[in-house]
Amino acid sequence: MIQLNFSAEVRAAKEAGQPIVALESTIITHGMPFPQNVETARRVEQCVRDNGAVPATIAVLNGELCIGLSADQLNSLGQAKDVAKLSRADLPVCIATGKTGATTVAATMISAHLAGISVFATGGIGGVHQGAEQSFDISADLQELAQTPVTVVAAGPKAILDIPKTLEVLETLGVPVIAVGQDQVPAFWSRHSGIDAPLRLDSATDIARAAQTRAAMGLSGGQLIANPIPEADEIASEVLRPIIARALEEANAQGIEAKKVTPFLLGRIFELTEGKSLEANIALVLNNARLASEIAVAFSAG
Ligand code: PSU
Repeated sequence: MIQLNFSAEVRAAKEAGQPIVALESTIITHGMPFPQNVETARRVEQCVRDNGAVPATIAVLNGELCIGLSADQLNSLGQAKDVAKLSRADLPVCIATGKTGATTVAATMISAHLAGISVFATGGIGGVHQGAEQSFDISADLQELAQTPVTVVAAGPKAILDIPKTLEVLETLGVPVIAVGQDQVPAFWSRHSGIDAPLRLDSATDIARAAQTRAAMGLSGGQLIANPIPEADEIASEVLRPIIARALEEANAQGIEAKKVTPFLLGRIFELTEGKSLEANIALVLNNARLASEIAVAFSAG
């Protein structure tokens, strides 16, 4: 078995059988600018504690797979340059070569599962990119949801993606996409995508029970919990649509490809909305951390 480097807080929680919520690190290194990235990561960790669970932020630091980071580790990761963005393919290479990398949704799911953690909160999952019929750009997050048994709480696929195609792929892969408290799939910065969610559950208890039933049936894979951004924090999709279109055009014109696409688009949308997209991103992550904590608590109770 690979050696896991647990923080003192996470180790104690494991020994005491307390609920734990995994958190990713790509959102810190590639999803938000410094210093908001570190501040947000700290607030998200505190939000998990305030809701009765223990946060485990996951990253690879100098080849060690860390489950839970200290304040110093978080602070230096948030300012480090050229940190690798790790998915399923890169995670073992980064560990084997002693390098430092941030875990995406896919790599965080793998690491959380190795650490015995079954709930994970993030902002938005990767998915099928617009123009994927040409570029074939489909995030490895989707395959991971199909094979690794972790419940991922997100505010839906990011609105920069092709949401209908993302849902089609998830359906093909047998991943339950469960909207919370509404019938439509949320679209990250906006509450509505105009697309009905395949499934809806309104309580953390039901979400935990659905995951436990899946496991009891011997079905592989996780669940995608699509938790809409709070109303007060959303950016209307009509406002965002032209901004996303412009950012996508610029990405195409500049030949941005593969792993660089999502960070480029998030960065440009931040500039074009004069920071509003970041405020919404922070609010939705906090909202997801709260729900994930409730699910982790329900898991422990069941
Ligand atoms: N959620 C956010 N911001 C992010 C991400 C999630 O609010 O930056 C990251 C996650 O790590 C996710 C990645 O796995 O974006 C998707 O990248 P790609 O589209 O290259 O698969």
